[in-house]
Amino acid sequence: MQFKKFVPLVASAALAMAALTSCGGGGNTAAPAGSSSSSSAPKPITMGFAQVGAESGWRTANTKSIQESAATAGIELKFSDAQQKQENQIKAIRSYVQQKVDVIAFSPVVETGWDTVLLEAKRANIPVILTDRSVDSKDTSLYKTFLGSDFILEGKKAGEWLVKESEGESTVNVVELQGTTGAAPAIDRKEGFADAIKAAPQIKVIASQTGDFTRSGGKQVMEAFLKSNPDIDVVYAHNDDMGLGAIEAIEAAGKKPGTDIKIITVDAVKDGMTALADGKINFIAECNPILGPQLMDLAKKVVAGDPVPPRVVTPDEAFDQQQAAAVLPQRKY
Ligand code: GYE
Repeated sequence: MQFKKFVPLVASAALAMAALTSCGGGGNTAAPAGSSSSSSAPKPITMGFAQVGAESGWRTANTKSIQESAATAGIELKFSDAQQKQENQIKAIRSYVQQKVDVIAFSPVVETGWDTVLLEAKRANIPVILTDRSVDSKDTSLYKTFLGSDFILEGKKAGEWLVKESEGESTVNVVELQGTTGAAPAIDRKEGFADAIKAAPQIKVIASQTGDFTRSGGKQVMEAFLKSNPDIDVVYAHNDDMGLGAIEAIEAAGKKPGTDIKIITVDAVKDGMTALADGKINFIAECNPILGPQLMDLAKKVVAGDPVPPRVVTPDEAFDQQQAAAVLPQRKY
């Protein structure tokens, strides 16, 4: 299948960065500011953070952002890595409740099953901030705010690009590499993409399976897809890492990624953007992992009892190959 030439999407790095840092200074006075000899010096805020794991380039950049921003904000960070297991995250949250931290922040590995532990935090009067991923809990009083991207929109951007690119084609066979089963970004990116491609009945998702947001998962699932489907035109991977795994599988099968099989991913981390600029990926919908500064601002406000909006959306861009080549030298992650 030959795609026609891509018309660039609107993208403004300056705008996005301005919005990212526009969360305000925070009304909290608990950060240590010099007067260390006085016994009445304000105690630093302690944050318990239950991270998903270290499954992807996105996650590594996100962890780094949180650790660096906590240090800058004078927030004492207790950090745990759940290795993509909900039970580990629940244990970590329980231990933060026991340790009486001032605020708990976490990125829920899956959407469901959080009410009990969140209720324990609420009863202990410890505010909770959801960051990156959300929960599907009906009781929104269990957390103060949710900071993160609009995953449905990311999936939509991916689908809309494909609709535009495949205009005039008779059939476009897509295989989908889904993120972790039950995770908000997997559910929403699937939904947004499906919604967008409804406009083009020639686009068909012929296989869809989870690769767990990892490079090895993406490679393995892609190998199986290639064996059972001789006519794959496009890979839609819910993150860069799975797309990069798919590239390895495609090359091993003697095909050219980006040309014989087009690749669309989400995230726009360094390795993904490099593959995009090199022509091995065709389009990336960005998901910004630099949530640390906004998270620390929100944490200070929540601990001080100041009001915070229930939802803070991180602005994201989207890149084709030319755009990736242009911005790559300035990308920090
Ligand atoms: O896209 C993926 C990571 O929750 C937005 O998790 C995050 C996703 C990200 O493993 O690479």
